[in-house]
Amino acid sequence: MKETIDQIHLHRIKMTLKNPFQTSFGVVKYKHFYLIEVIDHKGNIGYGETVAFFTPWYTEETTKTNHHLLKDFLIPLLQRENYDHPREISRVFSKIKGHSMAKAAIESAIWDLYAKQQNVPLGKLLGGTKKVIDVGISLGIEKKSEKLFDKIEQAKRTGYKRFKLKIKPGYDYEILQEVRHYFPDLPLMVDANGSYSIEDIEILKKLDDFHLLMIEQPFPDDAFIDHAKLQQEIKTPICLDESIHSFEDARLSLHLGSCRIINIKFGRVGGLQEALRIHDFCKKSNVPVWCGGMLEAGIGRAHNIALASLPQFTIPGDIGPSHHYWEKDIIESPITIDQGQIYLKDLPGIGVHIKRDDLKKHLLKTETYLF
Ligand code: OSB
Ligand code: MG
Repeated sequence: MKETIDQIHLHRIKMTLKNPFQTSFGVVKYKHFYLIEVIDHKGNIGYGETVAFFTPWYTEETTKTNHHLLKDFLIPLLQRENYDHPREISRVFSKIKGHSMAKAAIESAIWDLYAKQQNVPLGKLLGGTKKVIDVGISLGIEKKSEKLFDKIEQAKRTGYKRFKLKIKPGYDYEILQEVRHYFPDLPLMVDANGSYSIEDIEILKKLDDFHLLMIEQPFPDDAFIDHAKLQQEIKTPICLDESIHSFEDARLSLHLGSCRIINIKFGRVGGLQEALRIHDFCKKSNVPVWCGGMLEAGIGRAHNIALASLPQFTIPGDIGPSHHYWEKDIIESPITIDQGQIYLKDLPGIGVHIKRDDLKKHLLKTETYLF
């Protein structure tokens, strides 16, 4: 299918978040990313979005390393190598170590292009079976607890199905006690983004008091053994996010008992194909998965929705509607939510197109590569 690619555009975009998003590492105010267009000879367009942040706080990749890899290695590889199906791209890219988010952005664009060429929705092509997906929300750290309670209240009214609070050492037990006081039955979970260590085991054990759905990534990404130790000591399931860079990491975690739930982000694992392998393995192992988010704009959201239509995504994902993070998304029909659910559309590929006028407002630069 290589022959069918005519050109690739990389659009450098900077979008301002409606509200700054605070995690244990700091505050995100802007999303800097590359929007990828892979265009075939007939004019079909496959879209992809890079998900790394401006600084390497979540994983080592950044917006700039994503660009470096795309321009200097991944696009040249695609120009040289042969493949018949998007599932083979991960093999082509395996010559290059790491840089999962750069790989995933272009691999997912080629999946979208292929689905459009075949005139099928991407979700169906990947093996998705759901028509409707449940949506959760991730709420950042707030200086004033009243603001957090307001946000929870508002999110409840919108109908979100699962509520995730960011925590960090010193912002955990007490805030959860207050939240549970006002919202005793809320389907609640927490995400530490790796900010604790095994020395904090006592405070983490106490979080069992709050009947949380799960604790996401309490320890740093390489702490497989400590996560397994913690899981033996607590009732609350551990969910791993940053630790899962690949299928092998998923296998290792389940083998060691480091977690009971996996957050799948196809950007973090190097593409949709690797995400499918993890999904299938978790399905076989009876381990629930859910689709994480990276504060994506519309294209990244649409890919996540397609992926989350697969059957083992049994827990609501961090895939909110466009208006949650963006004043104006850059796609023609923004993603909307109805009573905490997103309805899949029966349209080819990811089912959305970029809106050129809105793209221009956030566009810093475009580069074109001819095939
Ligand atoms: O850890 O899941 C995470 C946002 C940025 C980076 C990492 C994470 C998050 C979120 C929000 O929790 C996800 C979203 O709504 O897109
Ligand atoms: Mg997380």
